[in-house]
Amino acid sequence: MSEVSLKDMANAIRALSMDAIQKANSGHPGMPMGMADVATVLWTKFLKFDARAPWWADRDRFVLSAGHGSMLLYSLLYLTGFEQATIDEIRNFRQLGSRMAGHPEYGHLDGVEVTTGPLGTGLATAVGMALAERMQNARYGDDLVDHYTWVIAGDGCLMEGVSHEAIDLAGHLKLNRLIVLWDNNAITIDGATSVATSMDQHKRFEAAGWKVLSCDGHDHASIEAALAEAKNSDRPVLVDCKTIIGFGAPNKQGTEATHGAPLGEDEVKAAREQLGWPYPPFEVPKNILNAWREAGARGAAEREAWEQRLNASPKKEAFLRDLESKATPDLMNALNDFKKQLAEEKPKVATRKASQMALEVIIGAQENVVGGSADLTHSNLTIVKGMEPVKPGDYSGRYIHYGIREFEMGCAMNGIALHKGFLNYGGTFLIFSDFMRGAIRLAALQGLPVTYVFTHDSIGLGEDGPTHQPVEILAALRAIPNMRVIRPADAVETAEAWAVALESESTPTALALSRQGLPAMRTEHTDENLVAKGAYVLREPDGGRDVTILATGSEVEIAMNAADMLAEKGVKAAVVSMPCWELFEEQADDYKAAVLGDAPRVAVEAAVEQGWRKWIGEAGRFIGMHSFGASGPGGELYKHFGITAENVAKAAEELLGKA
Ligand SMILES: Cc1ncc(C[n+]2csc(CCOP(=O)(O)OP(=O)(O)O)c2C)c(N)n1
Ligand SMILES: [Mg+2]
Repeated sequence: MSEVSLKDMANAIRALSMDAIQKANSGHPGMPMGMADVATVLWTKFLKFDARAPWWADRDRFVLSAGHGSMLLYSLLYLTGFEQATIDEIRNFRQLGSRMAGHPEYGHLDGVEVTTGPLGTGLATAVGMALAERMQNARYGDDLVDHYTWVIAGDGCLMEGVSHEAIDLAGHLKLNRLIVLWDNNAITIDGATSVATSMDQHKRFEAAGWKVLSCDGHDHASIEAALAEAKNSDRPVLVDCKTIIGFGAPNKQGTEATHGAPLGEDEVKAAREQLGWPYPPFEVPKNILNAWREAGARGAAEREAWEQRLNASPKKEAFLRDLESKATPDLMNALNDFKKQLAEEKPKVATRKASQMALEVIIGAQENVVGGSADLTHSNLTIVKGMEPVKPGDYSGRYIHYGIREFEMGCAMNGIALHKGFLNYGGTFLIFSDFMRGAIRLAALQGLPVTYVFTHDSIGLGEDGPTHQPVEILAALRAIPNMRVIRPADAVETAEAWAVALESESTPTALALSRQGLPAMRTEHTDENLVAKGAYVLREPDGGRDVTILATGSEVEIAMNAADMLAEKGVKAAVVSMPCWELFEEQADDYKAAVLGDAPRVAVEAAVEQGWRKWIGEAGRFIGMHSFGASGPGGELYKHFGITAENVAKAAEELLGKA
C-alpha cells in the first residue's frame, strides 16, 4: 500500500477516462484528466462517504456540476468500490442501457447525487442540498446531520447566468458547508476563456460573500492545504484550482482539443508514456486498486458510529420519517377534512387564495413541509402562519425567501428534494416559470416530486398586461414528459390538486392558479379525489348529451354558464372539468370514453390551442387565446378576446348546425 502514490491513484482516473472515451468513441477526456489530482485528494482525504452504503444520510454530497466530465465520477465510483460501478459498466460507457450514461443521471447509478450536464445547474442544485443540510441540522443537531456539499464546477458553470443567482443566495445564507472546486483550466469549447470573458471570479465570489482560496490543481500538498482550510469557514468557499485540461496528453493537453472528443489511439498511447502508466486499457494494478478501495471504505467506521448515534437518539423515528420525504396519512386526512368543509362553505376565492388555505392545513399537519417564493410571497400566497423565514445562520425556519431568482429557486428545490428530509414547494408567476424552465425539466427528468405554485395564470390577471399574462405557458409545461400541470377550477379542486402534489413520489407538479376570484363549482363532498382522475364530468344533462364542453381552471365557470344558456335553448350540454391532462391520460380507456362522450366537443381555456385537438378532435371548436394578451381589467379582457359563455354556447350551436 505504502508504495502507491496519489499520483498513481490520479493516473488511474486518467487512464480509465481516456480508455472508456476512446472505446465509446465519444466523451470528454479533458476535464477528468485535468481534475484527477483534485478529485483524488478530495476522495481519499476529505469526502465523507462509504462506498458500501451509497445513500447513507449523513454522507457528504459530491456534485459534478461539469457533468460532461462524467468519466471522472464513474472512475471514482468504480475505484472506490461502489457495487454498481463495475469495470464492465466503464467498458460500456455511453452505450444504451449502461448505468454510465453520457452525462451523470440520477437514478441510474448509486453515487450519482444529481443529473448534471446543463452547465451551472449542478452548482445551483448543490446550493439547495447545502441549504437542506443546514435545515436538517437545525432540526436534528450535529450528531445526526453534519456533512458538506462539494461541487466541481468548470469555467462554463461559472459563466452560466444561474451561477450568479446560486452564489448570491448561498453567500447571503452563509452556507459554509458548501465548497466549490473550480476547474480553472481557462479553456472551454471555443478555446481560451479569454475569447468570451474577462471576469475576475475571485472578486465576484467575494462580493457575493464567499471565501476564496486557491491551489495548484496538480500539486497534492497544495490541494490538501486548500481543502483543509475550506472546511473551516463561516461562509461558502470557492477553491480556485489552477489546472491543465487534458493533463497527461502530451500533444493536446492545455487545449480545447481535449475537451469533448476521444484523444485518438496515438495520443492515448503517448499519454500512457507521459504519465508512466504502462498497463493495458481498463486494467488498474492490484496495489493501486487496493489503495482506492481502502479510500472507499475509509468512512465505514464513521458511518457505523453515526448509526449507533441514530439508534440511541430519541429523535430516531422522526428523523427517519422525515427522511422519507413523503406526505403522512395525518396530512392527507387533514386535507380531506378541509375539502369537506370547503364543499359546505362554498367560498368564492381565487385559486391562489384557495392554495394558501390548503397550505394552512398542510403546514399545520406536517413539520417537514417547507416552501418559498421568488419574491412574490404575497402574490403567490405561499406563506402561512407558523412559517418563520430561513435566515443566514438560523435555518430552523420553514420559509425560504429565494429572492428574484426563479432559476435558482427551481434548482434549489431540486437540491432539497435530492438531499431528502423535506417536501418542498416554491412560487412565482406562471409567466416566469419560463425563467426556471431548465430546472423544471431537470426535476421531471430526475423524477423529483417538487411542487410549483404558479399564480396569475392567464389574462385574468388583468392590468399588468401581456408581459405578465401567460398564453403559451400551459402548453409549454404540458410538453415536458413526467410533469403534471394542474389548473384547478375552485377551492375544492385546489385542495385536491395539493393532495395530488403531496402524494406524488416521482413527478413534479405545477399548480396553475388564478389571481381572480372564482365561484365554487364543487358543492358536494366526495372522499374521492376527482382531480386525481385528471378530468371528470362536472355537469351531466338528463337524457344524453348534445355537446360536451371541456374546460380548465377559471374557464370552468364560463363552461357552466354556457351550458345554462344552451339548456334554455333546449341544447343538452355536459361540462367536463379537466384540471390535469396528464392524469387523465393515465385513466382506463372506458373511463376516458365515458367522460369525453360521443357528442361534439367545445373546449375553453384562456391560453393557446396547442394540444387541445387531442381532446376535441379535428371537428371540435376551441375558444381561447390566439395572440398575446393586453393590459386592461381582467373581466374586460375576457370579453375583448372572446372568451365568454356566449361564444362557447355559440360555438356549440354552430357545431350542432343550429346557429
Ligand atoms: C447550459 C449549457 N450550455 C451549453 C452546453 C454545451 N457545453 C458542454 S461543455 C461546454 C464547455 C464547458 O467549458 P468548461 O466548463 O470550461 O469545461 P472544460 O472544457 O474545461 O472541460 C459547453 C458549452 C451545456 N452542456 N450546457
Ligand atoms: Mg474549462
